[in-house]
Amino acid sequence: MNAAALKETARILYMAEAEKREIVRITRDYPELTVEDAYKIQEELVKLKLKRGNGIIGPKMGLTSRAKMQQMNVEEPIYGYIFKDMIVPDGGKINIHQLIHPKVEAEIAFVLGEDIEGPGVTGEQVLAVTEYLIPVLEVIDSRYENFSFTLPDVIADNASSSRVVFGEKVKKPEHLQLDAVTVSLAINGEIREQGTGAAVVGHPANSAAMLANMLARKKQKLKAGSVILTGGVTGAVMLTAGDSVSAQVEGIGDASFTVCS
Ligand code: 0L1
Ligand code: MG
Repeated sequence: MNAAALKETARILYMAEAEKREIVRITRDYPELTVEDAYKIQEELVKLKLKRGNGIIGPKMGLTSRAKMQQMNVEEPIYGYIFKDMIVPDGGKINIHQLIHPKVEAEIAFVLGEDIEGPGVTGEQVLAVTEYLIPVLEVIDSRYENFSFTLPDVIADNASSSRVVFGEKVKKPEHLQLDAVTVSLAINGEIREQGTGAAVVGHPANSAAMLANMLARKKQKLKAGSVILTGGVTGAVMLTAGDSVSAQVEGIGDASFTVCS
């Protein structure tokens, strides 16, 4: 894909998100789209959002569960970015009409006390510099019709990022084994999905380490203070108006929101 087409594709994705409109996946017209070009489209999309006054809260990892990786036939998760305008206050409301076909998943976010730079970063190194943990509800809302996409499509679409609800930030408990921590996702008081931290590439810190190593390919690093979403511990559940959604992360805390119309 040439530079003009990369920019134009980013603009189409940007407009689809802004107008809450489904589009056909990019790879229908560009079947040869590579992962590398898909990240270039994502970069253009990020630039567009920044140019329009939005700000980055931090990076996110996506497709971090074995099931999702197998489904997409990939060896490595993907990343995208969470922006300021995606934040919904804890206990707040999300209007279903402002989104296309949202799903929600429960995650754990890390906040580092020091920058960390790949390649070669390990989960242990990430844990050593992790200052805070945050329970997170991430709303994903692919801009593609029927959530129908290939790997390059979803990368270009900023890993389906849409909304995020952060629970209270807590100082990382000294002896908490994050891989063994249970994370539950409840809708209207009923647990719909549950998993342990190990569902995220073995340990959520491994996910952050993989992200540091992926960012190193473009000479970037994980920055102290930014909020890093490590990926869904639970499966993603479709949202409908009237839903009351909560996530509980054992030993860390919870987060919630309601869906209105
Ligand atoms: O945060 C995520 O894991 C979403 C990655 C994109 C896949 C999807 O939209 O289902
Ligand atoms: Mg996610």
